[in-house]
Amino acid sequence: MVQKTLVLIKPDGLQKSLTGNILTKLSEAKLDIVGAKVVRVSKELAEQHYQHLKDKPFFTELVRYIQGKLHGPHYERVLALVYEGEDAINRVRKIAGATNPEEADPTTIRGAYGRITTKGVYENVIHSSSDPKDAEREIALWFKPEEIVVSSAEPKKEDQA
Ligand code: DAT
Ligand code: MG
Repeated sequence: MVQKTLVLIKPDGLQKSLTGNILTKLSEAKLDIVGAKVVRVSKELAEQHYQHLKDKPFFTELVRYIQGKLHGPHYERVLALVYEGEDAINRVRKIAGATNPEEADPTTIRGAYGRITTKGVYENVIHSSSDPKDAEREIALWFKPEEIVVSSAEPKKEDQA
């Protein structure tokens, strides 16, 4: 099934200059990028994005992490992307690797580049949506509809006679 999925290159990924490596690795999934932008993440956006974890003891640090508060003022940003294609959600999750970077397969993005800080934050470099419901919610949270490119194979209203 053709799906869309949200990918975030987190502040640690940007600080470590991993953008190129990550995009190259993700190209193995044979998907299309249909949205991309740099975002300065507000506390509200971070809290909404991670709403399913709001009762976890690591929630406050997790919100600070995705906001870039652990990586100095220059890296208070993420690169947000939407990928589209066959089985996009699972294909990207597979390449991203397990949530815990110490447990992630070393050939995955998280396994290769992630770490756990001494404070216990999983700096796992990349976010990817975990299921179709999550993907839909997250894409709507991070992107306006007009920021997503619609394939020319799907005729737009103005192109129709
Ligand atoms: P994923 O990002 O693999 O979808 P998740 O949605 O369960 O995993 O958690 C979101 C993020 O929260 C995850 O990327 C890193 C952080 N996290 C999850 N479990 C954690 C834990 N036990 N300790 C510290 N950070 C954790
Ligand atoms: Mg998740």
